[in-house]
Amino acid sequence: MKIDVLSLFPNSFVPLEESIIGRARESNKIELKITNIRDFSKDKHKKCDDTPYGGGEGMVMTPQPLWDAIKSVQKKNSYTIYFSPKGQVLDQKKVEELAKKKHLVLICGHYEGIDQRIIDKFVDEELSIGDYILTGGELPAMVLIDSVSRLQKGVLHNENSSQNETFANNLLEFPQYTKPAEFNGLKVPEILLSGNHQEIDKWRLEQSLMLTKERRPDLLKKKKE
Ligand code: 4FN
Repeated sequence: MKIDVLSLFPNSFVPLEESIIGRARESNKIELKITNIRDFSKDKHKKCDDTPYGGGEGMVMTPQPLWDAIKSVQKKNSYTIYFSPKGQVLDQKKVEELAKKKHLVLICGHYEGIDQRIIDKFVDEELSIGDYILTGGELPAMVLIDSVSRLQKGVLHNENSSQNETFANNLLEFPQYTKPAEFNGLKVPEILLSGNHQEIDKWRLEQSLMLTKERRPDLLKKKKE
């Protein structure tokens, strides 16, 4: 999969050089390119924002640099996303759908957002990562990149990790423990040391169901697929 990101703050994406995503990029499982929208400004001071028509607070990202930046990356098979609180809230079902695309173009807004004409002309879908105020679309873009990248073939060691399966049944994960069996007087639940895998699986499913019912009953109501 190829992902083009358009942002005024390309250094925000340095964290994606780490760990699993960093390795996925090095081995070309994902091709991630960050483009600085400012490089496309034809203004003599490389200005990319202006005051809103109709008046009011703050600044709006101007159409010209965005138009040219999008034109420089968009192809016939591109799927273009603008991160915005007006978008559908991202969930694992949407992540799985987007993970199948050949080319994603991700547009990150700042200030009061981008000129609506750019959304109307170029954007296939607006997406949100949740209901809180942010300073820009960079963190939402990184959330999407992380979540779709781990689904690309060869990115995870264990393609059938529990993380892939439990969220597939909309359940939270059971509690995890590792060595030692006793640490500072705190013991690992006996059942996990029993070697009885049938009983362990039963205990884990019970724990998952209890946790989900208690903390995220909304997940149980959610349709699968
Ligand atoms: N945010 C709200 C209402 C009005 C404005 C905001 C807000 C960044 C460019 C958008 C925020 C949250 C999740 C993008 C929030 C997201 C953004 C996102 C985002 C700068 C304009 C802005 C009702 C949600 C509290 C700033 C609610 N997912 N405006 O945050 O881009 O993707």
